[in-house]
Amino acid sequence: MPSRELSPALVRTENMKILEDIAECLERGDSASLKVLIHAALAQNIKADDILRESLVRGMDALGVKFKRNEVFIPEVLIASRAMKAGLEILRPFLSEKRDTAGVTIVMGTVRGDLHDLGKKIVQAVLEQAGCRVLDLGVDVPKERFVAAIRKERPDIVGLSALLTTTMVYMNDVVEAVERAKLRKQVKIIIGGGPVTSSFAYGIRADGYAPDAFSALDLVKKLMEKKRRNSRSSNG
Ligand code: B1M
Repeated sequence: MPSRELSPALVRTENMKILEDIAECLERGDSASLKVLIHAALAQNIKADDILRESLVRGMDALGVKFKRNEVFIPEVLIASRAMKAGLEILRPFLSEKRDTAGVTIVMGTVRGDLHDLGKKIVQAVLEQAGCRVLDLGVDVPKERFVAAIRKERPDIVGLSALLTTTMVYMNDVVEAVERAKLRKQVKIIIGGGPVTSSFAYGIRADGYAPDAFSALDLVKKLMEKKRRNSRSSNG
C-alpha cells in the first residue's frame, strides 16, 4: 500500500504555496483570510520565523515596489499595514525562543519625522521572544526623549529605526545628543531600517547596524557578549 505521508518535496511545495498565499493576502490587506492562513500554516508546522520572513516581510516589500510605481496608494498601504500587525500578533508567541538575552534592556524608537513602525515592531517581537525587555518609545521620537529614557531606564542598548532617507540623518542627532548628555559610555546604540547601511552606522559612531530583525538579535547578543568580556577583564 502506498504511504499516505507526503514526500518532503511535496511538503515543501505545499508550504511555499501557503506562504505565497499569505503574502498575497497581506498585499490585498485581507486581514481575515491572512489570519486563517497563518493559523493553518502554524498547524502545518511551518515555523513562525519563516512565516514572518517569507510571507509578511516579503508581501510588504512587494507592496513597497508597487507603491513606488504608483500602482497602489497610501490607503492600500495602511490597510496592508493593519493586516501585517494582525499577523504579527498571531506569530509573536511562536517566534523561536532562545532566552539567551534574558535581562538585557533595550529602548527602541523610530526617529523624529518618521512614522514607519512595522519593522520596529517585528524587531521588538523577536528581541522580546529572546528574553530582552524592550521599551518602545513609538514613532517620531525626538532626541530628548531618547536621552530621558536612557537616564530613567538605564538600558543596555538603544535601538533607532528609520525608513526614510530624509529621517535617517536624524539618527546622527540622537547619537550626538547622547554624547552631549555624557551617557554614551553607558549604552550601545544600534540602528536599522530600509535606507540605513553599516557604513552609515560607522559614520555616525553607532555601535552596529542590522538589516533585519533576526540579525538585530545576533547583533544584540554580540554586543552583550563583548560587554561581559570587557567587564570580566576589567574586574580581574
Ligand atoms: Co512609506 N515609504 N511613506 N509608508 N513605506 C517607504 C519606506 C518607501 C521606501 C516606499 C517607496 O517609495 N518605495 C518610501 C521611502 C523612500 C525613501 O525615503 N527612500 C516611503 C515614503 C516616501 C513614504 C511617505 C513620504 C509617502 C508620502 O506621504 N508621500 C510617507 C512618510 C510618512 C512619515 O514617516 N513621515 C510614508 C507613509 C507610509 C505609511 C504610513 C502609509 C506606511 C507606514 C505604516 C506603518 O509603519 N505603521 C508606509 C509603508 C508601510 C511603507 C512601505 C510600503 C513598507 C515599510 C514596511 O513596513 N516594510 C515602504 C516600502 C518598503 O520598505 N519596501 C515605504 C516592512 C518591514 C517589515 O520592513 O520596515 O524595512 P522594514 O523593517 C525591517 C528592516 O528594515 C529592519 O528589520 C525590519 C524587519 O525585518 N529594521 C531594523 C527596521 N528597523 C530596525 C531597527 C533595528 C534593526 C533592524 O535596530 C534598532
